[in-house]
Amino acid sequence: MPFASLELAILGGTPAFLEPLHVGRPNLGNREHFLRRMEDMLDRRCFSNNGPFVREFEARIAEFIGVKHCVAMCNATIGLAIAIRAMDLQGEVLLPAYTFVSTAHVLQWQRIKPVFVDLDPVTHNICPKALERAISPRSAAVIGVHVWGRPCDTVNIARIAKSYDIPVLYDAAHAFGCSHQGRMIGTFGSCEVFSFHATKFLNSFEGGAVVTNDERLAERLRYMRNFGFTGYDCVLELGINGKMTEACAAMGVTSLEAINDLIAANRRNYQRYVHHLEQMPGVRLVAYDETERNNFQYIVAELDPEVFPLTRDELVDVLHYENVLARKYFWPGCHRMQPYATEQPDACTLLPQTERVAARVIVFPNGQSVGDEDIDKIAEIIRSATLAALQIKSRIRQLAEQGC
Ligand code: T4K
Repeated sequence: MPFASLELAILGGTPAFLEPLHVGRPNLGNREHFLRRMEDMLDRRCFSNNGPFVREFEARIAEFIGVKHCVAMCNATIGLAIAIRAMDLQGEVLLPAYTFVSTAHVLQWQRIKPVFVDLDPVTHNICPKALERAISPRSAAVIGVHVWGRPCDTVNIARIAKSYDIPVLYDAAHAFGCSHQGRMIGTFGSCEVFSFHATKFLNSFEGGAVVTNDERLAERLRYMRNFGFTGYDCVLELGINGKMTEACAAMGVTSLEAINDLIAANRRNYQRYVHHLEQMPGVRLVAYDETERNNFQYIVAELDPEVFPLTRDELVDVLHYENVLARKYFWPGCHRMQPYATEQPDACTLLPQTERVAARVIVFPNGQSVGDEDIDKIAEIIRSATLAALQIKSRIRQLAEQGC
């Protein structure tokens, strides 16, 4: 049943949802399969250190992607950090500012300067032309990020990197199960790094993996994730603890078994959002290329401030009052977060498209726990909000004056 504008919670109505509806509510594979695996793990008393579930998870991922090596990690952040170290990167590395802050932190953490590159406003990925302008003899590598699981322009990135003879690696945290030009993501660059965090469509509670066809790199990744140990008493070089636990791997295997169902649920939801939002003036939904494989995890819209009657932040406020916890990923961009904002104060003037997109993007709830009715209600809230825009603006001003 359509809401009248006056029923919006921000204007004093009752919230449309009793419980919060999250963007990153975890998906679950078959519960019984997972619990059986937990029983096995307890019986075996093998909880970590490259146990059978980790090996199975790695083998299944490598087969699924069509890549020679998969090295499971405790999370994607550590996976990226180890990959960067295993590739001997130093000096400066080029990356987009429009990413989760972890992509920049793993560089800074190792005293490598992140050099932020502007994005392509259509794809939200690193812009090859901007990359060409930013690359220099000091650049040691390029990190592309497949934002929302949509592929970077791998051809042009490879061409530009080759002109300086530097490697490319990809932060593929969003892109498990996606393809590009008929090839699975995970097969591009020197290596690619997936995240299996709880909020990702395929989760292992916490987890990540570095995938590569480079045998020497894979070998180094393996011992670096295990403190540098190559044998019982032999540490070959500086390593760290990046190991995935058996419980996480068991969850990962269970999720992987359910991958088709998880993608189908996301796809259904995506299509329902498209149905509701594509005709709405000022709303541009980020589209997925249906000729490729997608995981449809992120339902992302850009709000055009010239046309849509509310700002992105105002719409987020409206939705939060209704218990729809929409997100502003990746506001405000890494370059405006610390320590980068202090160390690179000019970055905002160099990243106009990043600034523009980060101020317009809103991410809606998706996943197994979101159903048709939820999406219908969200669309109805947005429609009502556009009709009551003036009242909402004045209410938000009033709340701000009251310090809320
Ligand atoms: N590169 C990129 C491009 C990334 O996006 C990420 C992570 C990484 C690298 C690093 O990957 P990991 O090292 O994490 O493997 C979330 C996730 O924590 C993060 O993994 C993800 N990207 C990022 C885009 O989103 P937050 O701080 O927004 O998450 P949080 O805790 O607010 O969770 C979102 C919502 O999900 C919560 O409000 C409630 C719900 N939730 C969350 C968890 C963890 C649940 O219902 N249950 C749960 O167990 O960062």
